[in-house]
Amino acid sequence: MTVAVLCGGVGAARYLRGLLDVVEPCEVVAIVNTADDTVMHGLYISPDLDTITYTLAGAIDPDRGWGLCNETWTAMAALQRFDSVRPAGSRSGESWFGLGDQDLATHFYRTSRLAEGASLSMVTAEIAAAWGLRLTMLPMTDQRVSTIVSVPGLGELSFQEYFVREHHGVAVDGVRFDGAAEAALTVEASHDLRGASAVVIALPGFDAMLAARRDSVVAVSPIIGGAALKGPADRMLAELGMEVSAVGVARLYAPIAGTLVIDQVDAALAPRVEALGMRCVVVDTIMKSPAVSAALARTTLRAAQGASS
Ligand code: FO1
Repeated sequence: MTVAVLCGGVGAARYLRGLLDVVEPCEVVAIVNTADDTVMHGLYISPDLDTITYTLAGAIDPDRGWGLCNETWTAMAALQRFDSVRPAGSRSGESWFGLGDQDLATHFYRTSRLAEGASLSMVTAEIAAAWGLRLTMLPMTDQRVSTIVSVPGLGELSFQEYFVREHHGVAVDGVRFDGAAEAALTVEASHDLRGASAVVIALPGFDAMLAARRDSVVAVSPIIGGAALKGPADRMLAELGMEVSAVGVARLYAPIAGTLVIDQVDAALAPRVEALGMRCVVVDTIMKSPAVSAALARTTLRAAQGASS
């Protein structure tokens, strides 16, 4: 059995931690979002790959949900020396994106391996191995795809400018994925997706391949009780004119996933999800402990396998 998980950041990392309690690591392939990737100080930063790596290695800072625990910030603090001399319009040495001293080592390694000609998937496998991880971890693509957010008054921002620099506190009137049309799934990702016995989604995309095997594709709603647990997904859905509920999520996923797992607080919405042609499973989806993550992983596997048996 191979379970392919299409995943993003904090929630997906917690889900994977639970999945690895119930499935052998060699059977798990995490295909990770890279559309939030950014370049800062010339360093290639892949936040979702970092968050998943550090979480599974037990090294994530639990309060922030990103970066390493027991981190120090000497390099970032030293950048402030240049604030007084940076010419207008220059972005050099800006410190709004926090890179901890130990975390910098990951970005140094990834950036210099890419400069040597390695692909992002090769480097990702190396970083995962260096952290002792035994699952297969792949970026969704080796090409560059960038989430671009359009904000009235500010124009187009990169995802990290919107999320971190603007604290996702500004209204959005459009989102596009630069490079997505030209990007190819990594060869391994496409092989693992076709061969997997179950696919669990934490990321939209890959539509045709998923639609072709929709029955064994299970999505977990990131919207619970009309809100996102973390981040701006709820506000972004509203600002883009979509219903902010598990039903709104079901409308997005119905073409590519046969099952939607929703939280128990949304139990009353199950008939509306099913009316959109999805099976609906109602459980506790708030992964506040490893036990809840493992139970959610079992639920998603049962849903995927039940559908294909
Ligand atoms: N998130 C923040 O809110 N502030 C930061 O300064 C920040 C730095 C950062 C550095 C490396 C990294 O891998 C992730 C980092 N994140 C930071 C988290 C990340 O940018 C977001 O949580 C995700 O992009 C949203 O999925």
